[in-house]
Amino acid sequence: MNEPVIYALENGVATITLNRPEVLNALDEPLLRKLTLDVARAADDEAVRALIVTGAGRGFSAGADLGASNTGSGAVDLGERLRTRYHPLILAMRNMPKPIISAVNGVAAGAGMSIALAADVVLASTSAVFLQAFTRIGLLPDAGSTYFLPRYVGEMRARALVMIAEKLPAADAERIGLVWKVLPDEELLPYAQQLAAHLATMPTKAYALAKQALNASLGNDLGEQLETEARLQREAGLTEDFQEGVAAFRAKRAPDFKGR
Ligand code: LHQ
Repeated sequence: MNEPVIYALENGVATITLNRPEVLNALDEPLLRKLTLDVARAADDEAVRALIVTGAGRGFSAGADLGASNTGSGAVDLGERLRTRYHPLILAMRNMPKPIISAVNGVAAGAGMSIALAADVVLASTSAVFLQAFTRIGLLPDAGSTYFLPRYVGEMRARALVMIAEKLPAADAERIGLVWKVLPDEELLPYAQQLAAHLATMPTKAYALAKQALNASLGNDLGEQLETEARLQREAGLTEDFQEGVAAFRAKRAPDFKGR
């Protein structure tokens, strides 16, 4: 049987590929379990300094698997399923102390879109579409979509995306700030790999601290956020990479960051 998620590591970059292409990488239990384990593996492995999440085949992910074997017929407690299967994954992505790039190669629907948006940098191919599919089947957005959307695109657009629930082409997603960059289909993965390879040579610890600061920013007032920056910058100032960054600047040479 094929693995529902493929994990590969090369030159400091881990690539996680959702691998149920026959159902557009719909999320069932085995896929979610392996995906969550693989994100933790990338977080824990010192050799990994950047992560790409992408999909096999023509989709990124069609969201929760709506097949009878996964979703059943009625008596499923979706709140419990979210708490046990989805929340650990979304939190692990947000708290991951390394940059995550989602390379959205096709449709990202429902919780599949939430996973794409949980990354630090969202790239999409020209043919990708984003779909808040939830209300189409009688649900509200979950797995972080109601958190990310208003923050990324503003409340008016978030509400329209949720309620109108139509496919949003990648170019429009880029225009409203859901996507960092759109690339021709065949260039998406090479570009993501190139960007990840670059991020993997940068001061990984500073990225981890920057992620903490950005995560905290969303719930802080200015005074609290300034204090958060000071607390985290104290840590950054004690890293080998900060010493190296300053030494390289003074010597007018390229820095050699170790991620520590
Ligand atoms: C699928 C799926 C799918 C299974 C395509 N499942 N097979 C919900 C419940 C539980 C807990 C937590 O949270 C959630 C949150 C959610 O994620 S709710 C949202 C769930 N997702 C959707 O409602 C999207 C359903 N899919 C679609 O609307 C379409 O498939 C999209 C727009 C994604 C793609 O359309 P097309 O490009 O036209 O492809 P297709 O519909 O022909 O799909 C290809 C195959 O994939 C097809 O199988 P088949 O055997 O006919 O070739 C689909 O049945 C299968 N598939 N999505 N979610």
